[in-house]
Order: sequence, then C-alpha cells, then structure tokens
Amino acid sequence: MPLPNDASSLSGTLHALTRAISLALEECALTHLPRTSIDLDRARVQHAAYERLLTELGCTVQQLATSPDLPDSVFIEDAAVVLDEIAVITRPGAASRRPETTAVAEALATYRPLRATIEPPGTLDGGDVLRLGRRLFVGASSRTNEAGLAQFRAIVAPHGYTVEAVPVQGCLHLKTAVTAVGDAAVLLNPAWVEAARFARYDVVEIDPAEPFAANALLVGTTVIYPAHVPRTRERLQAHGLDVRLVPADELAKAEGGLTCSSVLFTA
Ligand code: CIR
Repeated sequence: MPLPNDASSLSGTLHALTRAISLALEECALTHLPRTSIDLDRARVQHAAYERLLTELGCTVQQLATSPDLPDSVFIEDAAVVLDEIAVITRPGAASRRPETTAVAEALATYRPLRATIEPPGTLDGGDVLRLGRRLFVGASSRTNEAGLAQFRAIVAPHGYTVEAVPVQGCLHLKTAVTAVGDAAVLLNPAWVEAARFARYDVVEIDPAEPFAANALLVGTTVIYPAHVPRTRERLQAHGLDVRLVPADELAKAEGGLTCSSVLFTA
C-alpha cells in the first residue's frame, strides 16, 4: 500500500496512535468557536468509526488511555510530530494541554529512539506542522511561537527537512486551513492561509460555505474526510480523489478535525 504523505516515506507497518476521549472534553480549549454542549457518547461512537477506518486502511491502531484532567487529549496530533528519523515532542501553546505529552512521548519511545522536545519559551502544536515530502510547513498561529518554530527547525534540519513558516489567520492551526490530499496536492481555505504559499502544489479550494472543510487526513492514496461538509467533498471527488467519509461533527465542536485525532507513522 502507498504510504501516507504525512506519516513517512519508510517501509514497514503503518501505525496510528490515538487517544481516548476524556470525560472532561466539554472543558476543552477553544479559540475560534463558541462553547456548545458536546455529546460524549456520540463523540465516542464517531471516534471509534474513525479508528475502524484507519484499521481498514492498513493502520495498526494503538489507543492511549486518558484522564479527566486532560480535556483535549483526544487531539493527540498536537503532542508530537513523528518524522522518519525522529519524534519531536511538542510543547503545546495552550498550557492546559502540556501534560498531554508525557504519555505520548512514552508510547513513541518504542518506535523512535531518537526524540527531541520543544523547550520553554518555545511552543509548538503538531496541528501546525504540515508535511509534504521533505518540506515542513509550520503555522505561525496563536499556538506556535517564533521560539518553538526556531527550535523545531534546528531539530529537523540535520535530518534533511526544510521548514517554511506560514502565517495563519482566522483559525486554530495551519492544518485547520490546509492539509495534504495527495503527494503534491493540498486542500486549502484561502481565507485562512495564503494560497500562493502552496502554488507549487495542485490546490483544491474548499467551498466557501464550509470554512472548516480544509482538514482531511491522507492515508496512502485515500482521503479520510468528514461527512458533514458535502460541498467540498464533491470538489475532492471531482478532482479524482478516493474519499472515505467518517462522522466527525461532534469532535468538531471542540475545534478538532480529522488529522488531530491520530499520529501516523511507519515503523
Ligand atoms: C484545542 O483548542 O487545542 C482543542 N480544543 C482542539 C485541538 C485540535 N487539534 C488540531 O487541530 N490539531
């Protein structure tokens, strides 16, 4: 099976780390959405469907436990960036999320002996890191600061990655605004990120009626996509992409998309 763009260019087993939904999910951090009530059971059913689809697509899914003091832990992507050679343990921009990284670092120790950690005053959320080949785009967002970005660049440069800072406005993370939908194709909301930054790629724009529709998860050549944004889904399909839908509107109330709920890598 082709490997996921965001995960690795190595051969081996494709792993998806996920994390259980905390009982305290309703106390999640929010930046661009009003707080609304979240149906925990419904969120769990949707998360399980997501994990099942990852399994179906060839991933070995490992779900980490959580606790009531980690409201946002299901959004595991923000705690680490796993590259072929190294795992970078982040220092999330929201202080409430910093304790999430301990268990994620422990789980990754099995797969990536080489690890580095973002240190204060740096902050970096995994949701701000978009990988396209050996190029890493990093969102300058409210969660990732200059010090975090500079540390990240210094960590990954020796492994042959280039880092490009990208301003993000109007949304939480870079990957709320743009994600990979192919080796050289991106899905993008031009209101939140400058499309010209991605001019070297094949760009699919979201339908303007669905601003949160730019977050898709690419696994191999399949695009895992939220069922609640049909207009943009039609655009992806018209582009010839293989799209598989999952229900995702409950975790979306906590400002989570599809990339957020897993860390994908090959080992
Ligand atoms: C937060 O504000 O941190 C969470 N409520 C949502 C995080 C979503 N993660 C992501 O986009 N990578």
